[in-house]
Formats: sequence, C-alpha cells, structure tokens
Amino acid sequence: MFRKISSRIQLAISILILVLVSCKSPIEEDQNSLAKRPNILFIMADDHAYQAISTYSDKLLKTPNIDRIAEEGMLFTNACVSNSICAPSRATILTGKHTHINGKIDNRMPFDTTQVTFPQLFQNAGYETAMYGKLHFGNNPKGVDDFMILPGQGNYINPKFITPNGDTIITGYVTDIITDLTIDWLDKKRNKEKPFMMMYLHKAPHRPWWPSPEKFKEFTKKTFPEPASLFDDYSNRGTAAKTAEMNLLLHMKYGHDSKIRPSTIKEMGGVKPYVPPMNWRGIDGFTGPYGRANEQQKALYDPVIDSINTWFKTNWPGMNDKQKMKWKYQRYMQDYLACISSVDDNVGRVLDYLDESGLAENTIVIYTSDQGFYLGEHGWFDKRFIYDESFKTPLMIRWPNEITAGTTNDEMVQNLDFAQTFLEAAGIKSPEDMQGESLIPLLKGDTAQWHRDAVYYHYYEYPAVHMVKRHYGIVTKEYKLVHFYYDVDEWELYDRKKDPKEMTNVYRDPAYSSIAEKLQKDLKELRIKYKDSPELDRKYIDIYNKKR
Ligand code: SGN
Ligand code: CA
Repeated sequence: MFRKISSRIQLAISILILVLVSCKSPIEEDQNSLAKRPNILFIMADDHAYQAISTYSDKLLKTPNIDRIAEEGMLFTNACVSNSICAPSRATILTGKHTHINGKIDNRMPFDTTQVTFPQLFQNAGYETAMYGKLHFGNNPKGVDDFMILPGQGNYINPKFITPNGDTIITGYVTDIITDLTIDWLDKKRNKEKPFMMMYLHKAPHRPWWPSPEKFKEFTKKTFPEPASLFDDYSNRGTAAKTAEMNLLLHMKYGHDSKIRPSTIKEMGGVKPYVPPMNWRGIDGFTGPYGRANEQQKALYDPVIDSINTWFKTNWPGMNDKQKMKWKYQRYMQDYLACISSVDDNVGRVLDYLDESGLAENTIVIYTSDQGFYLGEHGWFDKRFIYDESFKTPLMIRWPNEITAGTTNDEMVQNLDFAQTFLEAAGIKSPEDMQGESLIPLLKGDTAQWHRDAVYYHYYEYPAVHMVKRHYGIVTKEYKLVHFYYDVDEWELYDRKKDPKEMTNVYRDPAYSSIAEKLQKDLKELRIKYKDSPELDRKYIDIYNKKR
C-alpha cells in the first residue's frame, strides 16, 4: 500500500518536473513568438511606371525578377497613390495618413519628424529595422536601427550616402550600391535574433535617367513602341493639361535628359524647339551628373554619348517636329528603361539572397513605386496628375504560405494602406488615427471584408516645376471626378470604362449630369471623412506662397 502511494507520488513528481521543464518563461515565450513573426522587405523604386513592368505589360521591357514577386504572390492591378509626387508619397507611406494630415503636401514642405511613423512601431515591438536608399527628406530617419540614405534626390554615379556615422561617397552605380548595402545588412549587420523590417529604396528610375554604362550601351541600340497618345493636342481636356510643362518635345531638356553635350549645342548654335521651363535656372544638366564619373567610368560612357551626339548634330537641324518628338521619346525610353533593367537585375539578386539564406519562407516582399509615371502618354514625362499613368502605381506582394501564388486583385488600394497592412502582418496594433485600411483580408483572398468603393486624391505643388495645377478628386472603378483650383476653377469627369485613356472630359456632357452630381456629393463626403476642407486648401496655399 505504502509502496503504491510512494510510486504514485513519484509519478506525480516526474510529471510535474516534465511540465516545468517543457514550460517556458514569459520572456522566452515572447522571444519565440517574436522570432516567428514575418520579416518585411519593402522594395520601392522612384518613378517606376507600371507600364514598364512586364507582369503588367510587356510591350516595353521584360522585368523577370520583379515579375517573380507577382508570380509567387499577389499582383494589384488598381493600386494608386493619394498625391502623385515623391516626398508626399513617402510621408503617406510612413505615417498612414493623407498629406493634408501629415503636412508633407509637396516636395518642399518640411516633414514633421515628431509624428509616429510605422518603422518606429516595428522598432518598439522588437523588430530590427533599417532604411537603405532614397528617402528624399530628413537626415535622420526615426525608428530605424540602421540607415544609409541618399541626400535629397541623390546621384546615380558615385553617390553620397548619409549614415549614422557621417557622410560617405561610394564608387559605382547607385542601384548596384544600394543593393550591395542591403544584402550586406541582411547578411551581416542585422541582429539575427530579431525579425526585420527593411526598407530597400531605389533612386532609379528617377530623372535624369542615367543608366549604368553597360545598360546604356545595350539600350541605346533599342527602339520602343510609341503610345497612342504621344501626339496628344489636349483637346477635350481642361486648362491644366494644356498648361503643364512636361511635354517631351517642348520641355524635355537636351543636355539634362537626352544626354546632348553642352559643346554639341554650342557648335550647333543652339537647338530648337527650346522653351525654357518656368523654374529653369539655366543650369547645365549634363555636366552635373556626368561630371561625377571618374576617368575609367567616363571611358565607358563616352563612346555611347559620342555616337548620340554625332547623330544629333547631323540630323536634328533637318527634322520636323514630329520626327523630333519621336526621337526624344526613343532617347527617353532608352535611358529610363535601362535604369529599370538595373533595378530588375538587382531585385533578382536580393530575391536569390532570400532563397539562399532560407529567409524567403518567412519574409513578406513588397514591390512598389512612390508613384506612376508618363512614358509618352499624352506626350508627357513626369507625374503629379490624377490621370491614370501617374495616379496608379505598381504593387505586388509575396508572402509564402499566406498569399496564394499567382493571384491578382483589382480593388482600389492605396499607398495610404501600407503602414496598417505591415503592422497587422507583424501583429502590431495600428494607431487609431491612421487613415488607410489593412490589406491583409485581400492578401488572404477574403474580398468580402473589403468595402472601399472610392479613393481620395489631392495634389498641391503649384506653381512649380512642370506646372501641374492644384487639384483634388474622387476615383471609383467607373469614374474619376477632378476639381482643379487656385488659379482656375475647373471640373473634369472621365468615364474610366469607356475612355480608359482619359482623352475626353465629359463633365459638361448632359448624359453624365446625374453621375457628376452624385460624384460631387461623394467627393464632399470623402473630404469630410478624411478631414480635408476648403480651409485646409487655403491654409496650404498661404504657407506655399509665403515660402516662395
Ligand atoms: C526634379 C526633376 C523633376 C521632378 C522633381 C520631383 N527635375 O525637380 O522632373 O518632377 O524632381 O520628382 S530635375 O531637373 O531635377 O531632373 S520627385 O520624384 O522627387 O517628386
Ligand atoms: Ca518619385
């Protein structure tokens, strides 16, 4: 009997010991669940048009590596920005707020660094965080354990970086360098005990589109198809489209953009057409970027630049405006797409690294751009307008085991939604005042949870480079209603289904009067929902004009 009891006690003790041994302390528990949280690799290019990603359209270029993210994840076909310009887009991504709330309405306004940004929340939650590449504003990004960022717009050749330990210039081509630094951080610099949130931010393919010497040589041999609206005369549109300064023939610069040497222009006694843009200070835009190259690099660029210049000198004077437009378009595409081809190669290197290191499985990879871009549509380059090519932005997300590979989503998602999406993926609570929606239900294929049927847009930077007038608008899958204001008071309405290229403003068409009325009401409500107002429009005009 006694023996029986003692053996029972012994059994109980051993079970207890077993339980105690297998039980982890709360701290260990925390570290374990932290380790299981997904890593985030946020890849963003600057001015990368969706028209130049082959998963969207392969008319211009093959981007097999960027495409891989979509093939192994989800492709968004209707992703857009809330203000199509660089620094405001980045501020919206960081804060999860529209630009009229976070205050970074244009490239000039300072960014209020006392605001909460999503990297800070990741850092507080125990993530290892870093930002490499182009931020565009601020020297000391908050919430990142490590950073190497370009000052302002940065440079393509031998770029300077701001780092926690001071400035440094690195020899080479910017896209390759940002990637080397990123892989090095992932591989050696980060604390591997923690999950990571890494922002890998390309400068390319931002103007002035300087390719690497190899891509420059390769792409100057190519010819690209022209968009249908290359010779748009802006009839059936409002004043804003007619007065914008982003026409390839009229506003693209010979030296800065087309790589014509100042000496060539001098020898030719000037070139036509030449329309100095509103803020053009007469800076020679060729010598600046080219002058950064060392002798060895110049020796690689020179034969290509020489052949462009020789051709130009011989042929330009005899060409008519139509031929000149076509030539400028081809030169533009050669350099712009060559820059993207380097981005694609480098994204491939990072994806390979994730595979080789075993990180791919638990890492969410996002590819996007700070906005879209015109690739000759409406005869334009640059962005800013609410019209589709600059309003929409590429977006694809890969998350193994969570997103079904090769899926497509056509909901109207925005850069405004990124912060809340990443936070939810990491199990971190979003602040109540963020204005987006988490995309997690969409990523998991649960479209029933998604109720947005319209997005809000507001662009401010005017008068400024490219002279795109201030405007705000509402966009649904069917329509786009826009109000241009400040020095005009004009409304535009586009039927997105019947007129996807946005060639005809139907605002005054009686057939659309009830649609226009309904959208005006919805736009008013949307402005209230997002806390925008005529008073804020006024306030930002006053601040802007005081600064000029
Ligand atoms: C520079 C470019 C513009 C461009 C703005 C903003 N001109 O001013 O073409 O629109 O940046 O770009 S350049 O002569 O410097 O190339 S953004 O992406 O930073 O918003
Ligand atoms: Ca940009």
